Amino acid sequence: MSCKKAYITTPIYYVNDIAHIGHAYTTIIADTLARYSRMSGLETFFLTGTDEHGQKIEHSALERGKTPQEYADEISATFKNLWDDFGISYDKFIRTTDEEHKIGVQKAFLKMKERGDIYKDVYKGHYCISCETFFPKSQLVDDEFCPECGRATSLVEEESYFFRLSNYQDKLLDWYNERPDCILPKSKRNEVIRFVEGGLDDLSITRTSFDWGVKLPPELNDPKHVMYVWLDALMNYVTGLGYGTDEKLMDFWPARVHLIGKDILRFHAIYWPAFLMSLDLPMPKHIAAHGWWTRDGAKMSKSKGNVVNPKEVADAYGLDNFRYFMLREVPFGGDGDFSQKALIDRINSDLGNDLGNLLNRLIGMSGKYFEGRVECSAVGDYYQEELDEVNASLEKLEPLLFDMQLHRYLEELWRPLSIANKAIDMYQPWTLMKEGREKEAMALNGLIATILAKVSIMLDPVMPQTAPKIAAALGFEISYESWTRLIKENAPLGAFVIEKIPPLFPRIEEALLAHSEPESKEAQAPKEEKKAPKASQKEESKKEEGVSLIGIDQFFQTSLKVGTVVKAEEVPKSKKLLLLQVDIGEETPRQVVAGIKEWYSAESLVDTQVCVVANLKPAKLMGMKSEGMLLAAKDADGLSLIRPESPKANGTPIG
Ligand code: ME8
Repeated sequence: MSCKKAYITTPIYYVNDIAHIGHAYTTIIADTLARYSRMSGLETFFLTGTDEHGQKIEHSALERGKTPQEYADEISATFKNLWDDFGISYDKFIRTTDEEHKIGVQKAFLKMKERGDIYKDVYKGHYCISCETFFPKSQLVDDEFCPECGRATSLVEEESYFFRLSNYQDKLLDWYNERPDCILPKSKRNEVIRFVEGGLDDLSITRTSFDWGVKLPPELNDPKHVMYVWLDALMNYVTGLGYGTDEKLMDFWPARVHLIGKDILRFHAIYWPAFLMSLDLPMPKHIAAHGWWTRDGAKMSKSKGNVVNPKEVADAYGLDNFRYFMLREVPFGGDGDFSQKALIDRINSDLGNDLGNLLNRLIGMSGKYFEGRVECSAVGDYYQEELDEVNASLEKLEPLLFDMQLHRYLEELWRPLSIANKAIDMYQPWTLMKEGREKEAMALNGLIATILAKVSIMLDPVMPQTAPKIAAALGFEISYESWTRLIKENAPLGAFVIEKIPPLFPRIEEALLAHSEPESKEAQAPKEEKKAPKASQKEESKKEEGVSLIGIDQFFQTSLKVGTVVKAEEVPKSKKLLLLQVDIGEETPRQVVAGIKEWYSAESLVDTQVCVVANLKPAKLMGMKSEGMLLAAKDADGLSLIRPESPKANGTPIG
């Protein structure tokens, strides 16, 4: 195993808010990267935690009649519990109120001071408590309001220590230029460069007007100052590795990637590298800033009551499905609007149709023709072209992941699935079997199994509960070894008996789902926050449709009859349609064009009974008249015709 290291971090979250899908998004991306790093043999350390100091948190605590520490303990635990609930694979959960962290920050302060980067002066300026940021008057809106959040700033004049940020302007610009991928997406790097080229003021890094923060190092004997919350917070990335206390994890530094939201890019791409330069520590490899999640186009906020609670979404739709959706739906760096409709579409289409169905087809085919046996040894003899195409797609994946193109990663990972689904349609195992080409049919099954195995491995970091189930059905475990064998070395999968597993992605019907809007469950959030994700107007109207009741007379307006298929043939050039003649007790059989070819061969239907909607207006499908519809039920497992339990005379009414 390679002994290379990967250190991955999330922002540490403020404890003045409860976790919402924005926080979950950052954490899930970081978790995905950490899982991939581990699977690919890198020694990995994944840090997350909470940011607990500062005036904003002191205020929030006081408003609730708590001490800041009590309040921080309570909210920090809600974050930790949520990540534990989500199986987030962090190696350490840091709190800025941890003793080791405070000592580490004090040591860093002292080191920067000894180096001449910190001096004492008086700060005059405007401070936004909500953003915990100083702004020069020139940046204020109407000379008073915060340019970031629009809240009123307060004029501050107090003694302060300053960090000589202005000294680092050229060094920072050199770094951005030498390392074009230091800030991702690359477009964000240009924004940062423009900002720094505009000139950097020294940064006030201590406050005297409140108390809730890390004290200055005792050596400075200046007890009225506490550290600026951003200096305190950013330092977590090294104190989490023991900087200043027990430094044995410091060989994980520098970070492979700091995952952040775009709102805090300036702190990470300007202040943090400057602090690191002052401390003689190497630069992080990447700072990756993702976009903003909104709800129905608006920023999520408690006051608007539009905060989407990630636990409720995961409970309602499945944690892995939620993870897949978040990573697939929005290009990294762009903003995304959270909608249940989009989530359901992804589950039904990408996961159910493309992935789940493929596994079901394989289970079905190997069960029907080979008693569940799958052999992969002859795949290359018949399907080398498909295999090459699949492998070419998979080779693109790893670079996409560490370039933060997670949506592209998943898009590319779906290409092999589409190759597999197409191969079944094109080579038709049922035809191969009919023609006695068993070896080819087995090789086709082997191809599908190989593709599913490879996809499950590369999907594991994104869907860590689901991918192992696919692997288990295919008789192997996802690990560094199987990743090396099947992804890096493209070794064959071998032979196994497939395990029949229940459908992984049962179809979610939107109308029904509108009824089962996620309800607030366990208290991971304070009371007033426990709102179910609100259905959009469109979804609300579906809900109406979902509950609308019909009278028995309306039901009997539909004429349902038992019939027997007397003739069945394929519709030329159609992948889906069969042309059936169905005797429903009338003078001549009804012609029905049915979209069931994917699940039934024409000959298997002849002489079987079906249920027919007999009073539908005739329609034309591919130029052929269709005078009825067959009743069928479809889920992720496939489609089944509805038939009478025992034979009934043709034309027998159903009702
Ligand atoms: O800024 N969409 O903490 P924070 C996407 N403590 N991501 C979102 C989001 C949204 N609507 N809302 C929040 C802080 N996030 C500091 C960080 S790090 C040294 C200190 C995510 O609780 C996003 O990653 O306000 C954002 O950067 C982070 O939560 C901010 O969390």
